[in-house]
Amino acid sequence: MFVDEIVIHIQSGSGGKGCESYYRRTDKKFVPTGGDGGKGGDVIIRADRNVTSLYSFRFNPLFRAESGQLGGGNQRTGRNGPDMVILVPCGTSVFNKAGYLLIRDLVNEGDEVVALRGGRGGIGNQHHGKTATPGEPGQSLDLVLDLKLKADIFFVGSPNSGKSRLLNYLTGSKAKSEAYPFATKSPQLGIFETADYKTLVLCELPSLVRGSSKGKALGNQFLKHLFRARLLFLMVDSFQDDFGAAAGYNDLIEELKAYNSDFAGIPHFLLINKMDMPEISESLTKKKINVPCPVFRISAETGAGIEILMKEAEKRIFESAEKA
Ligand SMILES: Nc1nc2c(ncn2[C@@H]2O[C@H](COP(=O)(O)OP(=O)(O)O)[C@@H](O)[C@H]2O)c(=O)[nH]1
Ligand SMILES: [Mg+2]
Repeated sequence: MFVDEIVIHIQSGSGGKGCESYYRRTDKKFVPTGGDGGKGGDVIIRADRNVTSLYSFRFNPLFRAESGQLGGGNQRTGRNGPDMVILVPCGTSVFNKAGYLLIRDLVNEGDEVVALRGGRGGIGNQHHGKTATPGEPGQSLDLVLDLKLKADIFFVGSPNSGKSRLLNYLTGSKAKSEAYPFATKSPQLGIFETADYKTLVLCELPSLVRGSSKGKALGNQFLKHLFRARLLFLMVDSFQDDFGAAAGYNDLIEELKAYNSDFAGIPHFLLINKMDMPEISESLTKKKINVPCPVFRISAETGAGIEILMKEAEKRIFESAEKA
């Protein structure tokens, strides 16, 4: 199961209490010697590439940093409470649940944010003979962790267009490829290795249909993953009765725009799949498809056309990386 949004509750540590203690001098005067309390632990959220999902947070949504220790006599300062570090996948956005305010996007390995500071330690009475003070209490907060997947190429398209089959072909993944629509309910990732051993991360999104933006089929929330996409493979169902690849393409573009008007500007290729089937190859081999992007005719079954497709995809991705 894929979890890409989860609520967690965090608590920072309280500051330790300052100490009130006295040393009785030989002249019978009392000298205050109480040490300060330690600081409470912070709650830090950090992106770590070894963490790949938010799934484990479902069972353990509470995170608490330790409190600082009490100050001691003889001016001993209490130990600080250790920070609580929560590791999340790269690509996680951290929101304050109240008002859904963005605290930070943790995009790359090692990005981090102090979500809550620990309380300051109390003051011991060693200073100016004042009375000791309690530590500052820790704070608590509900956060929403929202994971947007990081992939180089996203497969976006109609049900049964062969997205899963293509992912299987390219990565040896076991994504469900079945002859019923909406077999893929959650994003599926796979790694593709190029001829010179570079890797590309591929991601199949659930099927997009005309009306997804209005809640049809599986809706369109999964399109949020496209925020950092570098290339899209748009796939249309070659088997629609009134099949027009250009119409299918336009539907997909409209759905992308409905989610975010910038998404139509993500570089993309149109893929016509299932070219191994005579019905399809007869009607589509020569036909000119009028769309403003490169078109590739492939078969995810036999692999025909896929080598050229991936060469072009690679070029697009590594070229744009050099420019960036
Ligand atoms: N003949 C043929 N069948 C294919 C091809 N690609 C996918 N299929 C079949 O079409 C159906 C839907 O494929 P699937 O990959 O699940 O589509 P998705 O909904 O886009 O993920 C499955 O029965 C696949 O085996 C292809 O290139 N050739
Ligand atoms: Mg699928």
